Amino acid sequence: MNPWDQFTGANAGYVYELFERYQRDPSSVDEATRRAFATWTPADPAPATAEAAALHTPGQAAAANDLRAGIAAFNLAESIRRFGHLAARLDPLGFHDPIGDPSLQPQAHGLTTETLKRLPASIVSGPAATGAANAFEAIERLRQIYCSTTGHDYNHVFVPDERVWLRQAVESGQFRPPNDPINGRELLDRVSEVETFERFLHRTFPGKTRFSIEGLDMMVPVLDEIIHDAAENGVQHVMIAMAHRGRLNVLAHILQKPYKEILAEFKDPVLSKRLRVDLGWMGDVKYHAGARVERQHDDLPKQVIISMPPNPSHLEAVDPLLNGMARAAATTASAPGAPIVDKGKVLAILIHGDAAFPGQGIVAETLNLSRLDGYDVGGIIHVIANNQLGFTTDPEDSFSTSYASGLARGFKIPITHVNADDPVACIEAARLAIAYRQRFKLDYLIDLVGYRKYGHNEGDEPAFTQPQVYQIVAAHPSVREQYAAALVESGEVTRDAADAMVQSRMAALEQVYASVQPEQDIVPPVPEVPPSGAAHKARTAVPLDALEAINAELMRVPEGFNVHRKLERGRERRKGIFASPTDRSIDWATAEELALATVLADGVPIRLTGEDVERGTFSHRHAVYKDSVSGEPHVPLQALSRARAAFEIHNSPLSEYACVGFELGYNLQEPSRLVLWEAQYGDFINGAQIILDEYLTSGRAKWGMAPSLVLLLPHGYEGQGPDHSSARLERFLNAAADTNIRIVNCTTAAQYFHLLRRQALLLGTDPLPLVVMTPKSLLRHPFTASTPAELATGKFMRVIDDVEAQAQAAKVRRLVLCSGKVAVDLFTSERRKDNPNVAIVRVEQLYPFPEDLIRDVLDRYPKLREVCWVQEEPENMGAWEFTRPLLETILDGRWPLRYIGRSRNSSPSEGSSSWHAANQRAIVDQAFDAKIEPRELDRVLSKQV
Ligand SMILES: Cc1ncc(C[n+]2csc(CCOP(=O)(O)OP(=O)(O)O)c2C)c(N)n1
Repeated sequence: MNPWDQFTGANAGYVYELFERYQRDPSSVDEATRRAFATWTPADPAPATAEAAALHTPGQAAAANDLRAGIAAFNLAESIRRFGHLAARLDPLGFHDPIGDPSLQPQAHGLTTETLKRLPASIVSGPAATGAANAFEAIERLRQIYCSTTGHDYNHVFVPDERVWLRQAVESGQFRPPNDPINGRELLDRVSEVETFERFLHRTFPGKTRFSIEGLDMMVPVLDEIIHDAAENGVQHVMIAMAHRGRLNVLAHILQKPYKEILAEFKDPVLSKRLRVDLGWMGDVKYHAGARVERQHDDLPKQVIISMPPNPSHLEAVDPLLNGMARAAATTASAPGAPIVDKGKVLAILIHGDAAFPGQGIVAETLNLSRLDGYDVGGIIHVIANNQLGFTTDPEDSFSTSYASGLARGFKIPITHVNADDPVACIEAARLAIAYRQRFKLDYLIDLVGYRKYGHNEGDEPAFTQPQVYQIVAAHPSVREQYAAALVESGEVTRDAADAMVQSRMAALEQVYASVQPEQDIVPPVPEVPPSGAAHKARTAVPLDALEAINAELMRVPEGFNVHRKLERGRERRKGIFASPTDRSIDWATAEELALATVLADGVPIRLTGEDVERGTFSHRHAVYKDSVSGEPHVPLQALSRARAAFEIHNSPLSEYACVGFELGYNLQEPSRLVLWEAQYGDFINGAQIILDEYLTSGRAKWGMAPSLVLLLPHGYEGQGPDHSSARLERFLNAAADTNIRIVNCTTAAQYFHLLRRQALLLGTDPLPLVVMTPKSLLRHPFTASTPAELATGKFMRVIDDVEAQAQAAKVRRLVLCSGKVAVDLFTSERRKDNPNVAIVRVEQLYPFPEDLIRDVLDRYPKLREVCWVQEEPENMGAWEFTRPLLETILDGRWPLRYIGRSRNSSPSEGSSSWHAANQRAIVDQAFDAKIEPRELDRVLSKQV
């Protein structure tokens, strides 16, 4: 018996290496191993010792050579497993040759075919070795598995369990025929359906943009397979997001959007009479539309919901959104405590472009969410719709990784590259992906490598930029044609049957088209009726005794819990805040916590995320206490006996784009939950600008979305420089139109309390996104603190008049209108008491602009001479340019309107705190005294307009 016959695979390799070492130097292995090797044939130790001479007998030398060959064969097998994908024929056009790798050849390991044939198959190990006559045969089988039309790229997966599972699944062929049969006729029928739809559109609407799927037709059967297996495994909701490429085909065939509707959209009738443009409705192009279907097909074992959210042009922006939607759908939040996430319930599928996947940073940000506790959805299946082109750009100009999918390797996501012209390989890839996802609840990536039959859109000439590729494309048979030929050859279908699959579909499409009545067949989404005024009626006050009891409970910690020493003083103070209903004892963070607690008591679940939100950027929140000895967390809002819904809070990863996108998706999917995202500083929100522009503010007008996400954006000029001052209020105001958003810059804890409660109360009736400019240093400022009575009575005030000035209204000559922190600077200024002629009125809600209330205020000051808008932001920022025309209309020439604030600038603020202080002083001075002229150095502007 060969001594190595008892070892296989990695073990064999290891033992052979050890034996080789032993032969060179017996003392290099331990005593026990030495003794074991001594019993082998050849039995004598290596030549370096006295016993070594024995090796020079011919039989012993041959054995040593075989050992070396065994190691080499083992290494060859491992190379194929690791690098075989480099030799796989992935490009259906054959334009890009596989780059291959020397280590895939026997010669690179000093092997010949003859040597391999002499070695036992067990050296290769695994299913490929089973039944193989020798190592050569086993290696050839491996080559077939790893270097054909599928490239299995999973050796970057670090967890042995997962890697072993993948290797076994791939090498055993358990997901491909004959082990797992494919109904060839059905599959051919499906690709015929996919292709015929595109051919019909191409013929009927020549040159019209549709972003044809052709070249990647297998995407639809791949989705079929994934959805089928997911449903079989108990998934109840499949969510798919994708860009333009192939979207109409997927909408028609996976989401079952009626052909009639799509064809009607191609006719593009003027629908203005039926569209509610009066509600701000604008609509969007057809390849951005979303859909939802509940399917209970013969081919599906159970009822499954399949949905696809609308998608903007901005590639990959939808990724985090879908992720958030999946999380919301998987989460049950109806019971107090932490919510429960059932990762088996929902499956998210993201279809990416091969240029967009490596190019858009949002992809990396989204992948980074995949294993985080607050974001995990039990694995997303990614499909790269890889047509080997990005518009006109070649892969070598698109990414620095070896494959378009390279980024996924860093996240330990297994990757299957598959040639989209091999239907069986594609189906195997789909089965593998969903099986792995179900088994490990982790992401999987299918890199579906095809081509693009036409230009980027159908009016584009691709031969301008890829002349050689398009010569090949012109002569290249479609996957349907190739597969039909293969099935005819194997006798599985007849030529006539294959042709009939196309003809019958074409005839059906023609019939549908003949009956299309564009005006009737397009179903315009019915936009939400604009808010009903419920906001003004919301009853947000909470009785004192309830608040007091909640506060006491929030201050309780579990038996034996060690609160950090430095937090104790604040907690002690907090325990006494209800001592007097008229003490200004409630600061911002307390108001927030009480508001959230009462919202939970009302039965509304809450999710709060953002960078460092658990403690709070400014160390003010402490929504999660950590035991100062054990580090164990305690979340008071999850331990509240009055709560009737779950509370979820997570420190987010350092991302704005993906995190805001995720929260928006979560919010859209479960609009009855209060979802809040807090920026570290408001400035950073522009990292998420695409989500704001494309979804948050315009989603209603384009797609009838009704988001109600809350953005908490620390904002205010405190001398911290250009990047910790401004949340760019002006950008939100600029995007405000019709009824798409509420924008607030409030100044007291009680206002914030009522605002949050109002938002929660309006979720069912009047949902709108809420953008709040929140304080930083003012979090602890006495001016912003409120009394318990203010929480127990009243409501959110859109405008706060100047109570003191009101008492002497006849003295007031100047009305200062302002919003947010600058109001505090004005009220707390030394100059305030000497200037009873100036009334300071706070515009707490900027959008919808409280025109009615400002008119009321003006009426209350009979001797008014002028109105000033005062702000701390430069003139081209903040609220001024938004409020100016509105105020001019309100004032109607009766009073002059004056602007006081920093002059126009490209930077939000000064870079030095003393310069800031000088300017801030000048603003306050000018607000109280019109005679003070602007100082050149300070760049503060006061002007009459
Ligand atoms: C963020 C963003 N930048 C630029 C574009 C313009 N654009 C539209 S499609 C496209 C090429 C996309 O290539 P790929 O991701 O490979 O998808 P394909 O169109 O080839 O399917 C580009 C650059 C866009 N839509 N989104």
